[in-house]
Amino acid sequence: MKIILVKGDITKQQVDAVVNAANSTLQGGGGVDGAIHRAGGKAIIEECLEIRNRQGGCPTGEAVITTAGNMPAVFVIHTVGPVYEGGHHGEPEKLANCYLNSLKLAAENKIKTIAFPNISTGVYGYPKKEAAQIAITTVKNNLFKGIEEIRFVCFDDENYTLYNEILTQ
Ligand code: AR6
Repeated sequence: MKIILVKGDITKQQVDAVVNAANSTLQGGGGVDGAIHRAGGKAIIEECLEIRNRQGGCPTGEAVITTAGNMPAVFVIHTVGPVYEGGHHGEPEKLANCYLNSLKLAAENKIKTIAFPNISTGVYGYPKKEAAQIAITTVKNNLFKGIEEIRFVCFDDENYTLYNEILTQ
């Protein structure tokens, strides 16, 4: 399994699955969620609505899977990061669960290559350095059979620099 770091737009990644930093309603939103729904088209929201009707949304730390619609990827794994409320409300465990449950779902769906955004580090306000450490540690500690490449896609310079520092330590 190799870990790759890139700076760029997750909607453009040629991977089996891109992960979305969604919210528990699965109805779309701003940030990376908005970009994924715009790039993938309405097939994604249709499948999200089916999931909502079946299970009533997606709790924090869990993950669900849909088509990637018009994007180069095949699947979107939607996971819901925690809103940062000071760090003593289970945020580290919940953020780790986002990465873990996304990887589990990827392995179950025979996904070989997966791209992650920097979950919770935008609107949800998670401190970027702590979030990067959790993301990298969780991925390294959870090697699933069949997953060949994990790509961290950083959109902003600050995240890219942090990931680069941690991954080259
Ligand atoms: N590709 C990769 N990363 C991106 C892109 C992109 N196209 N656009 C933004 N980012 P955020 P959150 C980065 O706010 O904090 C939504 O409204 C961005 O630089 O998208 O988990 C949802 O519906 C940041 O580092 O997600 C939820 O309500 C990272 O993506 C809420 O925001 C995450 O920022 C989730 O908040």
